[in-house]
Amino acid sequence: MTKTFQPGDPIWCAGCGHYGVRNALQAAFQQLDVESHQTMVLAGIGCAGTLQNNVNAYGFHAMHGRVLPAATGVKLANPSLDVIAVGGDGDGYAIGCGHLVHSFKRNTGVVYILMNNGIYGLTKGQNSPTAETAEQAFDGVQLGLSIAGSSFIARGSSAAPTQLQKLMVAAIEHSRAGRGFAFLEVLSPCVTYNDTYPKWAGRMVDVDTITGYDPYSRTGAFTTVHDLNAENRFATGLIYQQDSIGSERQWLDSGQAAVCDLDIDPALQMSDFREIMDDYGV
Ligand SMILES: Cc1ncc(C[n+]2csc(CCOP(=O)(O)OP(=O)(O)O)c2C)c(N)n1
Ligand code: SF4
Repeated sequence: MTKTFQPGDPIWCAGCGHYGVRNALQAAFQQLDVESHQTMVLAGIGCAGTLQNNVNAYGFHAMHGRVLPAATGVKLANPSLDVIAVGGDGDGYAIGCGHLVHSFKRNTGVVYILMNNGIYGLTKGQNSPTAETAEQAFDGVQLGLSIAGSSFIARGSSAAPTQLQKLMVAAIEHSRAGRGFAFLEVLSPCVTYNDTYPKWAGRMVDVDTITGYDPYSRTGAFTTVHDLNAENRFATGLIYQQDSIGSERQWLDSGQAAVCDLDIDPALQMSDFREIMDDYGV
């Protein structure tokens, strides 16, 4: 696929919310004239993680919960690429949650699309951190707002394709402008193990419809998200943004970049690798 940029067909169940995410991402790529050879989509493990096989771009399938460090490395090595990380709520809010915290803090220009279906779909329906059980469900938007370095936080839904495409475009533009990490949670139901289309319908409130809502106010965003959660509803739309300078831009501008824009020579990499392995006697 990376030679021809011909994406494969998705393997998701009929009606899976992840189709809506794939369609919105492709539409956003077209709207922005994103070029296949200038784009990399990296994915975690899960049904959500198979999305990287289904779009016109370079793809990389990371380990479960480890997509963000891989994506951060790609962006630092080649800041001119559009780098999109994708994964499920199990991937990003459970095993990978530590990396999410530090991605907000580090603020490197990766776009992260997290598909939240409230369960682990691929492994057949176990509860994830966002499962609506007797425990209070985890909210990644509130987590992001609580971290001072965060600079772009949005939530969309597979059931609202026009808004979702708009948010994806805004996220890519945030990263391209060198402002840093763009986090987009998508409410993307698993129709096979946890069909939340009916459960979530009518509970989403687009912040654009709230009079006087200011996405540049962290405290205002936090209060709105908190109050809606208390009413069992979800804030959607572009919830928070800041005109910050992303870490790769700061490092490039200061001339202190350790890894940015290295001229990578595969032969040299192999000889360095061989030397390390020889040290271990392998
Ligand atoms: C280190 C590791 N632990 C556990 C698994 C098993 N596993 C594969 S996918 C997955 C969860 C998938 O759920 P989610 O990330 O929410 O994506 P979805 O399938 O719902 O789209 C788990 C636990 C794994 N592959 N690797
Ligand atoms: S099991 Fe659920 S998340 Fe996975 S493809 Fe099917 S509907 Fe989608």
